[in-house]
Amino acid sequence: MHRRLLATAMLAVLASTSVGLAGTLDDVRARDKLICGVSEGLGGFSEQDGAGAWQGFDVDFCRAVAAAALGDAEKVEYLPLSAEARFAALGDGKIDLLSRNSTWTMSRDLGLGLDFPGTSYFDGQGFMIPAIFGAISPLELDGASICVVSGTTTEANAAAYFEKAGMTVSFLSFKARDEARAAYAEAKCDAYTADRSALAAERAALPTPDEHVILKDVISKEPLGPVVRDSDPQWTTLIRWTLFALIDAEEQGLDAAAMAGAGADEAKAMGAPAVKALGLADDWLVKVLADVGNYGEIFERNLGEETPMQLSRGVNALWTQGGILYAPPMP
Ligand SMILES: N[C@@H](CCC(=O)N[C@@H](CS)C(=O)NCC(=O)O)C(=O)O
Repeated sequence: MHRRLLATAMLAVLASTSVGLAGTLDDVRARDKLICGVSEGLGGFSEQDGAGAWQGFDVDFCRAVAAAALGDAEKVEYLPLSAEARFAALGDGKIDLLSRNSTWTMSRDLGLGLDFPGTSYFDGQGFMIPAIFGAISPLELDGASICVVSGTTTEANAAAYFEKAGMTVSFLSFKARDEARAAYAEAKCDAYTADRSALAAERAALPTPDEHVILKDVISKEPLGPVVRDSDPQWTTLIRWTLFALIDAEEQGLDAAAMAGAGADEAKAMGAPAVKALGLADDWLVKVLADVGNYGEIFERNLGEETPMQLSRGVNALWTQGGILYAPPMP
């Protein structure tokens, strides 16, 4: 009797951790689809085109993982998530992967049952103001009201920044980013604070972008990257090495075009350690690069100078080119 009770209790424990035990890679394979949590539509990162197809830097990371796990970048179902809903969606098993401009912080990493496999975009928080104000620093914003999106690192960072500077500002916070932008556009607040990459998208989405400036000051570190549950080390490893592989491929000069020639053999050799260890196909990295391109191609296509985002690589350049992108070697 006692033993049976123990067995029942053990089964209950197993059931409660079934998300981790089943293995996310097995789930994704059985479904033949990756479920990827993205933003509700942030220019350059994840947005739907006129035909409803998702595109962007964060979307391309979902596609790279689908190519690695399933051999096809198209096998992704996108779940748009607000800032407040995003981490619970992972915990509840609604998504396999979160790829949604999410900052890696210690409190999130240790407090929410999550893993942050790496940084895909080194960002920082900034401010946008109407150019007519003529301000050049956030330290000129004493007494201002500031629009912000809740459920983010953003409001607390700004509050700490102004408190340290001995300034008083007020915040108008919104659950949805488009509400925050609309309020700013209607001059309901004097400034808009967010990650600087998000501000570039928000500025481009305003009716008159040229009338708004993004101040140079960066008041926080926002290492953005993919997020997974912390109960599945195999899946965390797959996500981490998909990201590193995109960066290492750029460093090795392997791009999408090279996959049609001798570059494919090189990519196969680079990806070999993950074949046995993670059970990936031997051409997993060839598929990733052929379908999605390397890190540099993904950046330029979605965020680069030729896009409405007009972002330069900056610190997100390879370490060999003056940036801080430094992926461990693969072989
Ligand atoms: N990186 C910060 C902020 C992320 C965030 O959600 N920012 C908002 C403000 S612009 C956003 O991007 N929202 C996207 C959306 O609403 O779809 C975090 O992880 O907390």
